[in-house]
Amino acid sequence: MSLFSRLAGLSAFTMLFAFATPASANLVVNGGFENPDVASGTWKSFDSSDVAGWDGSRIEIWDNYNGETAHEGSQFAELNSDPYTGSAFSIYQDIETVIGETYDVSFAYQARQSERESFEFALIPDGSVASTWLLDDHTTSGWSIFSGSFIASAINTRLMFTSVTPETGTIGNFLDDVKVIVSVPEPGTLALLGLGLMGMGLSRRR
Ligand SMILES: [Ca+2]
Ligand SMILES: [Ca+2]
Repeated sequence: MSLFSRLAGLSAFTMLFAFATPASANLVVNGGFENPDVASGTWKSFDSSDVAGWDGSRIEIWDNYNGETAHEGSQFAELNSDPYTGSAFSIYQDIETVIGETYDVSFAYQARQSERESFEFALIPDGSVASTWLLDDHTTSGWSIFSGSFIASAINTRLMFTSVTPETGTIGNFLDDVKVIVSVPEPGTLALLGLGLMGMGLSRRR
């Protein structure tokens, strides 16, 4: 293989990779709460500065503790809710977004102890709440999946989970596998692959 054709092959690979990555890359850092590592069968409470990507109050990370298994990987977060204190806890992360771009958002959630447990999920572009969903339909017996789409209206969008009824004796909700990806419909994906192949043809002609 000549040096020329090696370079042409490398160029084609680079272009395909560059086009393929944005469609599947998760914009949420540490969306599965696998960092920091907690020993299997235990849990630990962290300040937000110790949890990659996330901010919030007293973020608990569990690793297959107390018979609860993760939806993704081996760890998940507990969104705390202290009974009877009136204290609501939040876990949140700001992601960079492009105004007008459509994003798909999803996460796994599970009530810790009772079906009364609930929390709110909010999308907050540039500091003002745009959309909220109350997730009070779930059970303790397994993970449920929330999924939806949004069009960004700011260059950053906060994803925020907040416990909402601490005064009624709830103790927490589990979260895992939080994802935000650029929404790309199937025909768009094929078009991008076509562009990559066009790039390969061009580099061979040079
Ligand atoms: Ca996980
Ligand atoms: Ca672990």
